[in-house]
Formats: sequence, structure tokens, C-alpha cells
Amino acid sequence: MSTPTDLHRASTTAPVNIAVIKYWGKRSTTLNLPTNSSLSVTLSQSDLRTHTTASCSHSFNSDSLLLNGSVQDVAGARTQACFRELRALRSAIEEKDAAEPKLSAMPLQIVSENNFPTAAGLASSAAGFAALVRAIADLYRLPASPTELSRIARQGSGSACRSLFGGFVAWEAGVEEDGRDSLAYEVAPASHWPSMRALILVVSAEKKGVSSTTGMQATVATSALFPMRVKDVVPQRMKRMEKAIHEKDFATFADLTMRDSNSFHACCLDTTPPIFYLNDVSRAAIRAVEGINAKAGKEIAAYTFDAGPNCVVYYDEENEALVAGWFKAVLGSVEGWDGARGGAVAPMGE
Ligand code: 2P0
Repeated sequence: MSTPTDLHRASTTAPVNIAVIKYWGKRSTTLNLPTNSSLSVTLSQSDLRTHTTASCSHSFNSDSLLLNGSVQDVAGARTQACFRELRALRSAIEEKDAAEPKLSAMPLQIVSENNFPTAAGLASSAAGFAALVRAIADLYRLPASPTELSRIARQGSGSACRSLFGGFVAWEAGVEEDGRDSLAYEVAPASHWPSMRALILVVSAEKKGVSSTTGMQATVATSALFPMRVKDVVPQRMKRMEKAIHEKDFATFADLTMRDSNSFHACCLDTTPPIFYLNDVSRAAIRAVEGINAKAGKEIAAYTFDAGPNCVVYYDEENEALVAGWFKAVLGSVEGWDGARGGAVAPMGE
């Protein structure tokens, strides 16, 4: 097949982020607006990421999306919202300058590859939509900042807005009904705390039982614990977490991270019908981290779990031997751990 003469193309990668203050619950499902702010750490580009190429050409029949080699539906409201917003920004450029090629009128072809298990609680949609939005923004040569793009990526998947930045990133829930103030911003770059490490323990690469999108709205509708989490618990933790990051106070960072993961999973259990994301292996990881911290006499490791059983352990490089060393030593002997995939150490940053 010959290459079309009007083919335009851009490629990018976006990394996975793992929240330490969790996003769980939407105040608008249409605009994908959260009930509470959240804060995450972006993992290294070299470890867990989505690579995306966006192309457009008049010779394409229609918009298309290929993820890990399989065709995805692009008719969904979230993908459509991203395409629509990005095309509108491109149209504005084309209207101002008649010499600009009319890219916004061409069908889009998106090709994405993840280098980690999709939908296994490793925030694949975060890296996926962040890469999709940035690849199209690059293709369209949009002068948009990561914060501006975060407003669009959020509509693809909430957590995606945080993957447009490296380092430590907050997503402000915002109060406006149209979501214009529901944006991500950098709390601190990765270079602020370069010794921060994340150990990813892949307990299961299976697709999760209850999707985040479905699960969080069931929690909003039925959990009695949830209103307190949204109103009091998270707003206080957001402030304290930002301070802990600015001060590189690992013990406070760890304490808040573990409490917030437990609060989120408690709300899942408090949902009717209850949602179970953790399994026996996840609980063994919690006990292991508690044991490591008890032995050290302070918090030197912090576990956190998203909507799945996989464990992420944060630690400072100075405690590499005590934390990562401990897990590496036992990985092969703990039932349920996948030694082949488990234990990837992911330093943060670009
Ligand atoms: C987080 N999670 O803050 C939380 C913690 C899961 C547990 O963001 O419906 O896939 O696409 O906006 O972003 C997963 O939710 O949900 C998530 P949608 P998303 O990382």
C-alpha cells in the first residue's frame, strides 16, 4: 500500500501514574468530574507507559483506534469528547491562518501500545488517554500547556489528566459545573525528590472484576463512609500530602498514602454490593510493609492499591536494601506472586 501524500503523523509516550490520594467518585459522569481532588506520582517513562502514534489523512475512511494490535470502538462518548475538543482547537488555528492544512477535517488513526497489562489495576486508561491527547495535540501543533490538555484528557479518563505531568501531580476537583477548573497541576517535578522509588508487585495481570467507572458510582450511590471521605478526609490529606512532598517528609508521605489506600478500599467494601479489589496476596503485601516499618521503627515503605490486587510500594532509595531487597528475596516463595513480572523497580521522572 502506498503512503498517502497528505499523511500527517506524530508520536509520543505517556507514563502511568499511581495515586497516593485516590480519585474515586464522580460529581458529573457526562463531563467526568470528580467528587474529590487527588494526587499521584508519575512513574518513569522507561518503565510503564503507552506509546501512541496519531495520524490523519483524507485517505483514511474514518476515525480508528488500535490498542495493542486490537481494534477499539471510537464511538464512545469519552473518546469522542477528546477528538471533538482537540479538533475544535485545531479548527481555530486553521480559521486564523488559511495556509494551515485542514487537519481537523481529516479522519484520525490512533495506534497505541502499552508495555504493561491492560486493565489490571495499573491505570492503563491514564497513560492511554494522556498519550492519545498529547499525540493528537502534537499532530495538530496545538500550543496547549499540559494543564490545558489535562482538561481534555480528564474527559477520556479522570486519572489521565495526571499523566500529562512527570513527578508529583495533583488533580484539583474544581467547583464549576462545566469542569473548566477541574485541572491537573504539578506539585513538584521528579527532580525535587529524585530518590523516590516505586516497586510494582504484579499480583495478577487479569482484567479486573468491577471497572473503576462502574465501581466508583456504586460507591457514591451506596456507601455511608464515602461522604465523610469526600467532605473532610481527602481535603485535609491533600494539604498535608502537598506539604509532605515539598518537605520531602517520607514518613508523613507514607502514612497518608497507606491511610488513603485503606480509606478508598474501605469505601469499596462499604459499597452495596461490596467491591473487593484486594486479595490474600495483597493483604500479605500490606503485612510485609507493616513488618518492614515496625522493624525500622518508622515508615520507610508505603503500600497503595488501585482498583485491583496489584501492590505499589513507595520507598526512598536510601532504604532500597530494606524494602525492595526484602520483597525480591521473598517474591519467588510467596504463593500468588508472579516472580516473572513482579518486582519491577520504577524510578520516577522523564
Ligand atoms: C486513582 N483510580 O486516583 C484511582 C484510584 C482507581 C483507584 O483513577 O472513569 O480509570 O476513567 O475516570 O481514571 C481509576 O479511575 O476512571 C482511578 P474514569 P479511572 O488513580
